[in-house]
This record gives sequence, structure tokens and C-alpha cells, in this order.
Amino acid sequence: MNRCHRPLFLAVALAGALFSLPLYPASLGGLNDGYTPPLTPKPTSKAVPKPKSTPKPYVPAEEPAPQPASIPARAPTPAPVAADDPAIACWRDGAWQADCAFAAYPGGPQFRIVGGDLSFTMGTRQGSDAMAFDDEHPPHPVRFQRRFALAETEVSVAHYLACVQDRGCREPQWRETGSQYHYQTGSEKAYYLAWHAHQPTSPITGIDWNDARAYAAWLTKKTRQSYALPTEAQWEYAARGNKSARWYFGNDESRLEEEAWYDANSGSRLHAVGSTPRNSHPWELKDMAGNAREWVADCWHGNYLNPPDNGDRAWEGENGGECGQRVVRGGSWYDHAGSTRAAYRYVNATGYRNDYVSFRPARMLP
Ligand SMILES: [Ca+2]
Repeated sequence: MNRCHRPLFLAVALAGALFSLPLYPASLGGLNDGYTPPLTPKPTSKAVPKPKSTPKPYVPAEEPAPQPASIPARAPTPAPVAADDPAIACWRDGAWQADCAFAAYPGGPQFRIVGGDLSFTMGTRQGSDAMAFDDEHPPHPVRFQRRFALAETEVSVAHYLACVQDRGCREPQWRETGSQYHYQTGSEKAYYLAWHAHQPTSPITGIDWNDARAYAAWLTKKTRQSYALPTEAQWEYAARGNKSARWYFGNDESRLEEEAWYDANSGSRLHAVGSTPRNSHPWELKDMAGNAREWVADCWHGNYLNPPDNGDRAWEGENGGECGQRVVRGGSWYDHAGSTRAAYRYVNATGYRNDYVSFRPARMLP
């Protein structure tokens, strides 16, 4: 290297030294993305001397506890009713059993637990059934908050007269002292006699809506359990029996001849409750089609505009309800086939008594 080149060499060496210095991200921002800072050596951990373990005293091993042959099943949910409540017979495996029966009291009317998921479409779509009437629409969803049981049949004459005898109910029209319709002494005695209204096994007739309510109140008092007239929604849900057809057995009208007492086969009279030649109701409710029409709790509404969606409660006077008239359901010995459909509705004045309207109570279950 000669002297002339020495300053140039020094400048190149100085520049090389400057550019070899590490550049830090803090000063260059994103321009230095590829840079990896030098690793900081981990501090050398101090060797901590392990504490001297104290020897555990010797404990002899226990004999293993004997294991049960199988894991016991979880205890079933206790029944939500008292042990002396007859409905307790229908509580099994932690739930109410559909189709199960219990008597309200020994020798009293039988009740059946309704099945299904406690929701359905009530009413009939306009134009979907030639047998339907305008008051059945619009169809609408209904849900029940609580399961219920419904009397297996209409209340029989014998069961109703037990209430009369106990001073819980008024005499039916055909036994009323001085009545022209008295079945033995009245000038119009044939009105009830001809239709077998006085037979102990017939559905009770000659009673109005208040009489039906009085019976449910008497049953409540007698049993210390809660009975009432079914709501219109409860009645239709039970009558449908988990189907969206005309009847619980489907749409085949010819099956009515065995399943119901109506004008084509009744011989123009009432029949013993639950006495049809055949009954294929899934929950074994009987006479939901025919024999006697049945009072329900609700006030009359001429259609289903703005109905309640909770079927547990009766539709009272709101949204145009007429509470001087109450709904009757199910058709009777006197009615043609279309009036025995599950969705069919009819109405009577609250105080009206005749020979083809009866009732059956319901019981809300806890
Ligand atoms: Ca009936």
C-alpha cells in the first residue's frame, strides 16, 4: 500500500465499521423487520439445594372397600303430590304417565293423564275441510304450561247425583221439584225420559254451565285437589289425541260408527258413558266424539282472532268474548258426523239446560 492510497483505505475502513453496527428496530421502525436481535443469555439459575425429605412413617395399606356389583340408579324424582293423592299412581320414573288412570275418589269418576308434548295447532285452516265452520279459524298455536288429566268420560248421572246428595250440586232439570220436565211427574217428562237421561250410567244432562262448575268445585272440596272445567284449548287438545285430523282416529268418517254415539247410530238417545263398541283414543278418553256435548270453561268468541297462546287459562271476556254464552264441544247422540269433530265448536247460553249437553272436569297436575 502506498501513501497515496492510505486516506482512501482509512475512509473505507471507517465506513465499513459504521455499517457493521447493529441497527435497532426502535429507531428504524418497520424497515428492520428481518432483523433478529441478539439473544440475551438466560441467567443461570442458582442451584437450590433440595430439602431433605423426611421419611414418612410406615402406614400399613388398608383393605380396599368392597365395591358394589353395579352402580345404583339415581334416585327417581319424588312425586309432586302427596302420598295419599290417587294421582300418585300415575307418577312413574320421574314423570306423569300418559294414558294412566286414577279415580278422583274411591268409586268416583276416572281421570286419564293426557300425553303429547303439550302444544298443538288449534282450529281449522279455512278451506281445508268441507266439514269445518268459519268459527274454527284461523288455526293458531297453543301451548300448555302444565300437564293435566281429563275425566275419562262425561260425568255420569250416578256421579253427579252423589254431588246433589252431598248438597254440592243442584238437581238436574229432570229431577227438579215442580219442573214440567220432571221425569216422573212433569207434563213434559218425555223430554228427558225418551233419551234415557235418567239412567245412572248416562252422561248427566239437564245441567247448565254453572251446575258443571259447581260439580268441579264440589270435587275439589271433596278430594282437596284442584278440579275445574277444561279450557276450550285443553278440550280440543285432548280430543285430537296427538293428531291434526278431524278425529283422534283420523279423517275416516266410517269409523265413527264404532267410535262414537251420534245421529247415525245412537237410536236417538243417550248411551252409557264409555260404551262405544270400539275406542282407539291414544289416551283412552271416551266419548270425546258424540254421546253428549260438553261444556268447557271459555266464553264464546266467534273466531280465533287474537286468542291466548297459553292453553292453561280459559279465554274470558277479552277480545270480544261473550260470557253470557259458553262453548260446548264434541257433538252428541243428536248430531251429525261433522259436529263430532275435535275442532267443532258450538255455544249455549250459560243458563241453558237440555238433554244433550253434559260435561267432564279436568285436573291440572303439579
Ligand atoms: Ca261427549
